[in-house]
Order: sequence, then C-alpha cells, then structure tokens
Amino acid sequence: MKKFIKPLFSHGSIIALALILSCRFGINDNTVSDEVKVIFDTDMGSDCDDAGAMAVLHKLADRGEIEILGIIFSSNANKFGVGTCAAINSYYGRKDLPLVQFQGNIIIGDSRNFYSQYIAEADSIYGHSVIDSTTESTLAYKKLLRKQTNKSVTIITVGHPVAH
Ligand SMILES: [Ca+2]
Repeated sequence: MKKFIKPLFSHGSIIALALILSCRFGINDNTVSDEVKVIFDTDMGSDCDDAGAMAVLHKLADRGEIEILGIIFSSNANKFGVGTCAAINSYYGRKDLPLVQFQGNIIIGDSRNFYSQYIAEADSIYGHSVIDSTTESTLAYKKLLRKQTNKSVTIITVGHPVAH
C-alpha cells in the first residue's frame, strides 16, 4: 500500500506568509517598516492554509507589527467560511474586527467543507456571533479604504479578490 505524505504547508499558506513577510520587511531591502495596515482577503473553509495564514496575521498584530483593518471573506461557495473567520478573530481577541463577505450572484470558491461548519457553529466555544452570513463586502471595502490615506493599506489575499 502506498503511503502519501501531505506537505506541512500548502501553496496558499506559503504565498500568504511570503506576502506578510514582504509587507514587514519591504520587497527591496531588509529594513523593518512601520506598522503595516492590512486588509486580509480569504476564501476560508475548504483548506487549512487560510486558517494558518490568519493565525500568522493575528500573531503579527499581537506583536504590533501590523494593524488588521478588516477581514474579507471573498467566497460564497461554503457559507461557513465566514463563521470560521469570526471564530479565529474571537480566539485571538479581535471579536469586533470588521468581517464582511462576498454576496454576488455567481458562486465563487470551493464548496468543500472539511472543518469550517464545525468551527463556525462552535460559537459557545469561541464566543463569536457570525456563523454563516455577515455584511456584504463591496461597500465595506470602500468604507475601510476611505478611512485611510492613499497607498497606506496592504491587501493580502489568499482568496478571490476579483469578486469585488
Ligand atoms: Ca485560500
């Protein structure tokens, strides 16, 4: 019988970490920049890479290296992805972080659900209130960006930003 070994990190999580680190250090030099303001775009739900990337994001915020302005759930194929984002935000003490979702008429993303429903519905454990639906993202994106100065926000995506 063949035994398959799954890689520790998926392509998505490696790309997300690279993007986060490039924000932290800048692409062309090794100098540490000031706190980076981040909007995180994710299609949380079908794979674990988005959860890993979000955990890294929250830890960087805990260290004061980034400020998370908001989380965009850019998929509508797995309705529990947004609740998983809410649970992770709550777990890391950011229950009130803006969290919005794509609500377009076309289906975007991966509908597989390996863990997201369990986590999204575990509101009694994590203390979050969003389970499978929240505010539409397009207007929220604009609202988040309007509050910031030009070129001051980094959008990190491991989701489907073209949906907006
Ligand atoms: Ca993803």
